[in-house]
Amino acid sequence: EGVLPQDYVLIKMEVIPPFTGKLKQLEGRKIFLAAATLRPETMYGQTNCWVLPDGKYGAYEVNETDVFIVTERTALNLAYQNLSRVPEQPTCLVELTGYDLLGLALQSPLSFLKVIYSLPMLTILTDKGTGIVTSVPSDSPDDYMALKDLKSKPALRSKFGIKDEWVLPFEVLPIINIPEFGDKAAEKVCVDLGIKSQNDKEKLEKAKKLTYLKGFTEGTMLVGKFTGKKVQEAKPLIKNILLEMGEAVLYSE
Ligand code: A2H
Repeated sequence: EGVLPQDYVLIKMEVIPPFTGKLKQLEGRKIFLAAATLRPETMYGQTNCWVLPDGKYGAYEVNETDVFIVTERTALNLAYQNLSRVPEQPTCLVELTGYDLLGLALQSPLSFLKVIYSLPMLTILTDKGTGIVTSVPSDSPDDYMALKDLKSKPALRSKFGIKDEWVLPFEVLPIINIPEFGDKAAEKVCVDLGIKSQNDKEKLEKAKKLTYLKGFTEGTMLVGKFTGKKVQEAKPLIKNILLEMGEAVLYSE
């Protein structure tokens, strides 16, 4: 963990009923995969959700109706941030692994797609954020490469029991223009740097630095309520809309 606190927006990606498997016992509740992001203005471009297959997660009571799926570490932090039914104490309703979450159909705020699916990402850290990541392949090099890996490698899909229809129909959606990189900045930078896979750590670091900074300082929104506005201006406005609509919460660690 870093020295300075990191402030995230947790995006509430709702699991679309009917619940199956280990989630069946939670019938009647609202279950959310809570994804930690630093880029709430990119939520229009979500194409899927990422979980770590071998990661340990739990379904925790946030209040009388809502259940968040996060890591245990996050649940404890949430309990000290007024996001637990019992103050300062997480209540785990079901213990889960990433495997239990693969293929869940989700409805996520601001997404242009009505349904997106939960898929495996092998580089997720379990000591950062919630262990759940929402995927915006237009603007995140990690997301772009992980989706590309799944699309181009049938063996990778079958290894994790991922159905073609959870992956293949999902295309990169242009949502932000960066003068130097165009409308799909992450894709362009990954191609330019010759990044081979989601495991190409060093090059991905470079790609992230390039797109993250330029996206913030020079990006312009191509979609949504703030089309034409600079990312810098749109970011806090979109964040507030998500919070006011109850589709996201603040989380720091
Ligand atoms: B960001 P920082 Cl469009 N493991 O959200 C790996 N990555 C994680 C994570 C975890 N446990 N928890 C969060 N993240 C990702 C959007 C996005 C993000 C875009 C562009 C860049 C970007 C959509 N994915 O982050 O180390 C989440 O992905 C680039 C840094 O705390 C989160 O924001 O700075 C970001 O990493 C948090 O990373």
